Amino acid sequence: MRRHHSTTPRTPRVLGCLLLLAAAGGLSLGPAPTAQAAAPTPLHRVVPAPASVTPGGTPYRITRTTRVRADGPAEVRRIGTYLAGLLRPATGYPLPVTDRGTGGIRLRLASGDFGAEGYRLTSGAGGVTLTARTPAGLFHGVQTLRQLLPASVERKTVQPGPWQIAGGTVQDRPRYAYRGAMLDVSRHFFTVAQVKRYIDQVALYKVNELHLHLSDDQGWRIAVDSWPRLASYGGSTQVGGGRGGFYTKADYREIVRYAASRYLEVVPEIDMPGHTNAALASYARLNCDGVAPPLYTGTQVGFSSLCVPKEVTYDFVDDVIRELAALTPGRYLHIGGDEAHSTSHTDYVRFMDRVQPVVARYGKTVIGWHQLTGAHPARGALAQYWGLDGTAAAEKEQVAQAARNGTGLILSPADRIYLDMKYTSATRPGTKWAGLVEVRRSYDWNPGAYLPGVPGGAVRGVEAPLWTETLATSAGLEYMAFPRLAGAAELGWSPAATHDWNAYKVRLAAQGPRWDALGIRYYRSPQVPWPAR
Ligand code: NGO
Repeated sequence: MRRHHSTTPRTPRVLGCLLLLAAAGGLSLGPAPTAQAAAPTPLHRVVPAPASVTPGGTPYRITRTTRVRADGPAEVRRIGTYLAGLLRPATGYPLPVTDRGTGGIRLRLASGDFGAEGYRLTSGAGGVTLTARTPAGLFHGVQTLRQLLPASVERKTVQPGPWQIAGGTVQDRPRYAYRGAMLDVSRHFFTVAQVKRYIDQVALYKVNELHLHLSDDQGWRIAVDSWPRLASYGGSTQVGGGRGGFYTKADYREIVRYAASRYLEVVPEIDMPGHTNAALASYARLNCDGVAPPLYTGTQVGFSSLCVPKEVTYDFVDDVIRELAALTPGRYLHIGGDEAHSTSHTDYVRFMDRVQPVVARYGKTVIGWHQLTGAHPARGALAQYWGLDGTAAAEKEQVAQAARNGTGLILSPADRIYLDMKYTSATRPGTKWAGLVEVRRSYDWNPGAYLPGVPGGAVRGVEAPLWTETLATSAGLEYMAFPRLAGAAELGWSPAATHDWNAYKVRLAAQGPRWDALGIRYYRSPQVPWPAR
């Protein structure tokens, strides 16, 4: 890819560019409330940082007569409709979606060096064009376009504008193919509407995998026809003893459909053989002693295990995986495998040796927490690393060795991007078993060089888990996710060369007003130069 200049902002250059634009008349288009509001957002000031930015030329201004031109297959038109839907409320413009005319905002597919998710955005006086090889690329380009408009574009009532997009070109594609957000819907249940809200929030940062932690000791959240009590009984409560809940198959399909409309693949997780109290409580015969334990509403881990020697365990696993795989258009099925403290090592290995082929039989690829590397990861399996900087070298080496033998890695270091960690000791929700994780700490690490002895190609991506022992509302989720989710998404998308905390914090600060406009209550970290409200 051609690199025009790094996206690390160099203030004098940006200033120079703005002055140039001003001289070219680019900043004097129509009346504006203040001079500052009239200056379009510089092309590099988005999160994640684009791979390459070439500023220059006259900005494009969206007006009452602007059209969204989506020429191509129905999916391109659907993205055009989505974009127009984003822009209409605040602009108050009709923004018809059409496949003819010239100028305006144009979305088009074309062959080129875009990769599976990359795009090019070009902006000038005559219009803005997004070009990509795939609809996913266009969708990610739309998120960039959105961030280049004033934050008030996110509001649901008509705002003054002007709606300008700086002139120039953005050429962009992701560093990693897997950029995930995990939501634990087991410890506390979150409704379909709440999950959709989170999907929209993470899609703004080009996250493309939604990992749903669907079962744990405290709740089983997905209907399984062949084992109906898993959901009806095992899903009936949650941490603290509240009402719980579960997704019907129709609910789950709706989540999958909505996620796909935002170009996210859903990765369902059934955690096994530990973290299974909700299942064990639902069916006595799953227990080695034939006695069902009570439902659990506390927050301890490591006390439950499926009964590895019993055959019925594998009937159960087969049924659950078959039904879940049938609901899953995505490639992956996550089988957990963490903290099996009540399963002997021999049993753990036996269990994983038997269960991984079941996942393959139903056409899916295994993902497991990195403890899976202590067993025999199946060919093609991915291991999700959730250790700490300070994790024992031997444990890291076990993961690195699996990676050298072909196991792909997803990085979720707990003392970096576990979104449930408190920011400071004053943070009210959250836990701190992995330490306090301020915004800078969560951003300032390099996924490509994080684990020693891991070949570069083994790292498939980055995922930020949001565990919900202490979180029961969307406001709670958002306060812990923002701003750190944006940083994790950037680590997954942006080239290593753009990595620079001092530049990042300025781009991040610009997201604050956008979150305000979207109704996201975020943590106003003192490390970030947020504009005054
Ligand atoms: C651990 C544990 C989860 C907790 C989480 C809380 C993993 C993979 N297993 O992460 O059960 O909810 O910490 O931070």
